[in-house]
Amino acid sequence: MNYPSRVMTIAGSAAGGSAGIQADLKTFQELDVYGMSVVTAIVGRHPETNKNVHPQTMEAIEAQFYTAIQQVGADGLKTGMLFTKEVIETVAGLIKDSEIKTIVVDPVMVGKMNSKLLENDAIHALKSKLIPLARMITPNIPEASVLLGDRPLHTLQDLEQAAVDLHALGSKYVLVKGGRLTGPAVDVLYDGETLTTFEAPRIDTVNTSGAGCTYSAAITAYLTKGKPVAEAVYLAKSFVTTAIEYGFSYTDIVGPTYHIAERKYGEAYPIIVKTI
Ligand code: PXL
Repeated sequence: MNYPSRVMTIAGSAAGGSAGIQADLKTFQELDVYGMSVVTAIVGRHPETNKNVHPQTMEAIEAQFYTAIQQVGADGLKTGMLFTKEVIETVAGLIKDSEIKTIVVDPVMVGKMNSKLLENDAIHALKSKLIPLARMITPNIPEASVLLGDRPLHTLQDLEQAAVDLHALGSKYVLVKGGRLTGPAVDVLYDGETLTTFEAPRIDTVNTSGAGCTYSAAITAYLTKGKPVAEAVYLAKSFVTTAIEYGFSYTDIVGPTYHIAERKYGEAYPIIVKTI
């Protein structure tokens, strides 16, 4: 038997199961990679104290990382919610000393329900310590804007320029996700030479909690399995678009994407790829 590729997520635990570690592990399972997790913080709001983020210690973060590496080893890794400068520096140190080849950094800053998932003084560490270690970064529009010093981003041309400028931070590939523009959901990939766009139709739903986590987890899974970058992005966008198409909610709160959807129903829409 060929064992599956080993992929680790370093991210926050989202108690409702739609985002963070939970979305990542569901995605890894669907895409037949072996999933492991390092929990950086536990996200869940206490009804009396209203406290929403429960950070883990650096000791707990390192303990989880070393355990996963010793018990299993890792071929690929993605980061999600890191929350503090200290966590970013710790995680950057762990990655640097490891032999993990495929590193995807999803620069998570704010959740769908406006939970703050990154402290303000952490941005500099993210840019200078972690992003240079990445094979790919996957900012959405607000994240790309913050990484570019609060640059306004309103058009597809703005996103293309953002991808080119973010490349200078040292990640080999930059994927700026345009889901928050109006019209179709267009993402821009830049590899240092060529811009490529990936377009899916806009799906009329509010149930997209964890879509960004799911997308970057799928990219990490496909890259770690050895897919070329453009194909990995295509396949991951198809996976997340189908998961959004079949998203749902059990309550009146924004619901999850359906990670099983592509396996169960097949690809919902073809993705349109254009090289600029
Ligand atoms: O979807 C962004 C996100 C990432 N990570 C964690 C989250 C959320 C959104 O709520 O809770 C842990």
